[in-house]
Amino acid sequence: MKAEAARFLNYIDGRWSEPASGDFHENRNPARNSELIGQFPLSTAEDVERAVASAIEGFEEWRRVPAPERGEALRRAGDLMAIRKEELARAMTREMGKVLEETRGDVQEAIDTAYYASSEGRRLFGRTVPSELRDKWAMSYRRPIGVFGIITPFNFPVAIPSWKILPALLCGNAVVFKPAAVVPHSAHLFVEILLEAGVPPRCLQLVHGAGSRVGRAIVEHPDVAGVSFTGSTEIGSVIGETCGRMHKRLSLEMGGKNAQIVMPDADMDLAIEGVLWGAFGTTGQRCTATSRLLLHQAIHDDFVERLVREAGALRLGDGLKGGTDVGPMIHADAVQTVEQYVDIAREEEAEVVCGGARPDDEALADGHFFEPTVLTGVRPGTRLEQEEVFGPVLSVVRFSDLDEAIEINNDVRYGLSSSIYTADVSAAFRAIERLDTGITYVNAPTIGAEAHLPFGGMKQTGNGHREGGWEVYDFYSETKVAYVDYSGRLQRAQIDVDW
Ligand code: UN1
Repeated sequence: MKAEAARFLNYIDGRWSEPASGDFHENRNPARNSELIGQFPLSTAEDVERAVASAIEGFEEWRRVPAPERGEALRRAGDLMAIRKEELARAMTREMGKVLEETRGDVQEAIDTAYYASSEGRRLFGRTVPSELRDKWAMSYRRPIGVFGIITPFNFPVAIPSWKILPALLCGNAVVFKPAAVVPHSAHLFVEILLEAGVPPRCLQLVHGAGSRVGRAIVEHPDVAGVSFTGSTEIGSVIGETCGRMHKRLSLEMGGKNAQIVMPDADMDLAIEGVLWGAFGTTGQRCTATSRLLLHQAIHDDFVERLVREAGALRLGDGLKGGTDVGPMIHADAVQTVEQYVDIAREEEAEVVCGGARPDDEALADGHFFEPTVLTGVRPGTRLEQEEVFGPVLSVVRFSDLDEAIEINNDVRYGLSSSIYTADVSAAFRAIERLDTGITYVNAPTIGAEAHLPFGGMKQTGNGHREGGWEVYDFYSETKVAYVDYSGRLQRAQIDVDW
């Protein structure tokens, strides 16, 4: 018997509409593959074309709305998300697997972002500075840019779109939103809330489908002024080439190979708790996930012994069920990738001391589960130590002093987050100063960024922009400078000066 599944649509030109292709794909619960969530549009460049054309009109209207008024719509969106928090969290867990406690956090991050954005409507500061000439004012202000393409990943189905869409709207831009094809239901609910909150229809367009079709069409569209993308470094490079060629503004948030460093003077209970959360929260599918654990040789063996015991006791299961610590991975391909990495680890002579396989449990056979995995004896420079795995796999590396730990941390192509557990304040500050990552946590895991601080990474994690906090508003707006000369005569800068 075939289950009847709800059919969802794109939101283009102020209407919920069928994709031009007429094609849909099925989206399923990763914890129970037999459970259908719904059918979602497989859109094409034709849909993107309509969405962009409508967004241009939406932009012309929205840019004239005063920023505090735009902020009011976002405040209402925050209120609505707070009211519907549980419903949104459940929908997300059902769609992408992470446990309910985490999806509640995901919604909370979007609420925080909405309230921050709404208050930014009363700031969006420019500057007024002295002119070098008499009877003349000089000032700068922030101006909206146009239509932004927003392309988001599956792991934070509401929070990451909120980091991008809400500041973009607050600054007065219009948005064409392409969520990851595996989390379309969460995106649908998020867009529904923004519309209900009062974001004008044509300012926000939702186009579902594959990155290779919809994402590409958005990035390549000449009327899309800027793009914000979170995803793999490989796709980010392709987007970067296009945006470079077309002179588009671009914010990239990509891979990570984040490390937690544990010094011998650390609070070991805290460090164990931290690494379990950092490595296996969201089933390791975070850009900020703890992928490497750098242990000082003096505590290495004891720490590993405890870690293995505790990681082995984590309960895998459906994230909607109480008592589950770790949910499924997003899809079968992701499980296969992780399996391949475990094989590579063995070839590289690392030892699998915990997990390393799909669970041998009939009750989980219908989902995309993989056991929390710990590898020891991982050597600097090997693939497991260098490459982003994006799954529940933790590589343990041994070091002998802080300088060596910092060197190991920095010797990867990514630079998103890092963490150090120590009781020594000098070691902590030395680490903050020298770890080449956009975020360093002291006595806390590599995950857990707060919405009101800049978020992003160095090196090949990004392209220099930050999301979150105050900095993101610079990305979604452009500086314009105005000089007002009320002297009544021609005054030439640099020439008619008195010195
Ligand atoms: C991500 O790692 O993919 O810092 C985003 C955190 C979250 C966001 C993470 N607030 O853990």
